[in-house]
Amino acid sequence: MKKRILIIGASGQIGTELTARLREIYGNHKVIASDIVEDSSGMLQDGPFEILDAMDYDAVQDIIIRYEITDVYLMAAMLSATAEKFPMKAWNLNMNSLFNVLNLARDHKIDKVFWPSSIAVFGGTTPDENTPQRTIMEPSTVYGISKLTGERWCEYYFKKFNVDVRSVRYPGLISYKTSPGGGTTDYAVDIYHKALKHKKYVSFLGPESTLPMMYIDDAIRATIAIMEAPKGAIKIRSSYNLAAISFNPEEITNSIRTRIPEFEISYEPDFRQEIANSWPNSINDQEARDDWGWDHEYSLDQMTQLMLDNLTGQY
Ligand code: AKB
Repeated sequence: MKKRILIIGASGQIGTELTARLREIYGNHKVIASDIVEDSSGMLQDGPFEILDAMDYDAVQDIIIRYEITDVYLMAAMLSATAEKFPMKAWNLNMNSLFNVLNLARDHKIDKVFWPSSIAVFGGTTPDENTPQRTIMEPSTVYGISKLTGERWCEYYFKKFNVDVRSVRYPGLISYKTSPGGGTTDYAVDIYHKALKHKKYVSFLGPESTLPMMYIDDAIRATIAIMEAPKGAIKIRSSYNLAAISFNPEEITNSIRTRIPEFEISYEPDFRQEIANSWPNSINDQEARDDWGWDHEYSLDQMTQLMLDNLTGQY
């Protein structure tokens, strides 16, 4: 099978690890990494890399034709906290990049698209616990509005033009290899670094802000699994709820303390608290489990072990 993959936004938190994993599966030269900035991690050096502005339709098309791309993973986006500071920039990036890729798929330049949505599509009026796939969705952030709008467009392009677009609503993602950029769930990565470096952390979310989260390996596995699933198995063409673990700053602190008993946390909530308050505590992802066999692997404590074991060398 002639499969060639383009990752747009490959230098970001998910893109970097996704590129590495897809290259392991398909071979380095079948997976083209691209981003608006150079790779600073050194993790994208094993295969082709292109500087690419996801909002530049001609440039995206050019790379798709040049490399005979079949599948696109569009990982470029402005996340929740940064998007509140630059609303129009976030809207333009998050929407225009999606339209570029959907239109290229509609015009048969590519076969398949992965586009990430987020738990940010939910809002303050959504049921907080075990949030169902279909429920009240009144997002109050620029990022959430852009993701919910994107979901409606994905489903529209599938129904109208038979575009094979697949999507999951990522929770907060935690990785030791790459850092998140500008999200509300970023504290859950930073806390491990600070625990090792300073033995204390000042949290921008309060102790009881429970949010849905996931270890990055689970997220990468889910992303590739939904893309590999037979077309008929994908029954939701907006975006699937996806869940693994849920915890708050107090619970992650307790998990870290099993390894670093002297670790201390204090709380100075900022504007991100309001964003966190509007998101669910936990997510029901039964449909992803039923339709394409999703199952998460990592618990909070397993993730803590991995994070601390792998970050220790840095400090
Ligand atoms: C964010 O916090 O903005 C992201 C997300 C949950 O989509 N991590």
